[in-house]
Amino acid sequence: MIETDTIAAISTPIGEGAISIVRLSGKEALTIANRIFKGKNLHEVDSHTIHYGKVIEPKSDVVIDEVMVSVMRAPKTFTREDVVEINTHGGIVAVNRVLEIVLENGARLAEPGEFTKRAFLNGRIDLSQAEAVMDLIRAKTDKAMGVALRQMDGRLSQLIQSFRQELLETIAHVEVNIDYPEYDDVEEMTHALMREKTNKVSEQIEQLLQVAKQGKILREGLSTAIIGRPNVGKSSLMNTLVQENKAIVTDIPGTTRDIIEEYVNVRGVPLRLVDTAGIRETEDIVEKIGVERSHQVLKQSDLVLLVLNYHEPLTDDDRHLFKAVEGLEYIVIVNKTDLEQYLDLNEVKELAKGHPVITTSLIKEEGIDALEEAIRDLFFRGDIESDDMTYVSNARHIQLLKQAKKALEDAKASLDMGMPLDIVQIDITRTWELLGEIIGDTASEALIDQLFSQFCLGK
Ligand SMILES: Nc1nc2c(ncn2[C@@H]2O[C@H](COP(=O)(O)OP(=O)(O)OP(=O)(O)O)[C@@H](O)[C@H]2O)c(=O)[nH]1
Ligand SMILES: [Mg+2]
Repeated sequence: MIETDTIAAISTPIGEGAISIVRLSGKEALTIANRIFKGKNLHEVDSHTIHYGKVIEPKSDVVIDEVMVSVMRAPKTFTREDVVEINTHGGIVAVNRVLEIVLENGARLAEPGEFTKRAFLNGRIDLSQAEAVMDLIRAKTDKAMGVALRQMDGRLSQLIQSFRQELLETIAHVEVNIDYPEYDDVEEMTHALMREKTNKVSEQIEQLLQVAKQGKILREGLSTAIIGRPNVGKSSLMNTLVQENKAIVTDIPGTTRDIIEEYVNVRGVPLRLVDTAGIRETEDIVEKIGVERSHQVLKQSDLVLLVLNYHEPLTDDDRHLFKAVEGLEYIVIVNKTDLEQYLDLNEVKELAKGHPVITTSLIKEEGIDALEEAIRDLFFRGDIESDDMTYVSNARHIQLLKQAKKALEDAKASLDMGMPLDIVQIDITRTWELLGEIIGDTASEALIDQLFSQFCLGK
């Protein structure tokens, strides 16, 4: 059921600014705006025009603010309803007063995301596009924004649609074979063909899931732990990457005792950097707790920056750290190259087992470029720049894609066991439905319509 009441909300961030916007959407948007607006009759202006005037308190005629009002009539609006945007003076007071007046005069306060929800209910965008709008608002980097924008213009939807189409054709073939065995011009749906189709879609879903990991990182930041023995320069590394003196740096080993977190963007890769207490055997109670926390952080990281000291030979504590990061994504950073070398770099490279080893002098700001590049390469391997990639960045979508893939695997297993095709078809239909949930279209009526429109059985 499509709602018809008129909603209103402040559409700009709350705070100081040159202008703020109160947005109205719904059947009564123009009438309500007109009631509180002095300047022009908004019912008589052209659609998609903007007008100067004053917002007044209708009963007392008291002027609330000097405003510009944009009028956008349905259906060419974001919600496909009549939309009015009142540009008020910035700051908190004016815009809140205008919103109050709007609400007193017939609008209802919008729920979070309700404008977008209406755009979906009114068929302007599908569910994945609606979610992309939310992602766009929350995007933390240019790349994350690019991903959201591409999703919003429907690339993910198109891809999902094409998978569904493929599955639907398969289902249709089987249906036709069962219901109309006398139609000999309909291609026999053999097990082999069914297997081919399920494999194809399954591979494509897998590809999407692989890039999904990157999408998630773009949105939430890669949790990145800086670990190493005391005094190797972990906090210095944090400060260098953050370009601020966030963490305390001293020449006393065991300076960092607690976890420090900072959000930083390294060449388009958002990192949630975590500086940890230096890891070593210790009797100091406070330091011990810090060391334990460092181990916990390590377990939850997507990426580890393992820092070593160029100026000291490798210790057992260092070797222990190499064991601790086994199986994780990590980069080894050999710091303090401005000092005399006591570290055996060949041994380090051997222990690193192919993981990147970068040498730096944080004091002299050397090697930082190479480190940033290594971080970038590790996660994007050079191809994230390509514009036509579709990232799945939404947890709900990823979940559904995984379920869809599982359903296809069930279908393949049934095929391998030589099950009848109408049994296999149950899993294929389930996949089709799961994919439909991504774009918010699961009506089984659509399935039936599609079947017959494709095959023109009545001809
Ligand atoms: N010579 C030299 N000194 C450095 C370099 N990087 C950091 N330091 C110094 O090493 C000392 C320790 O640096 P921190 O960044 O506090 O080391 P940390 O690993 O965080 O130490 P804890 O918090 O105690 O575990 C400080 O005196 C830094 O100035 C470098 O590249 N060269
Ligand atoms: Mg420190």
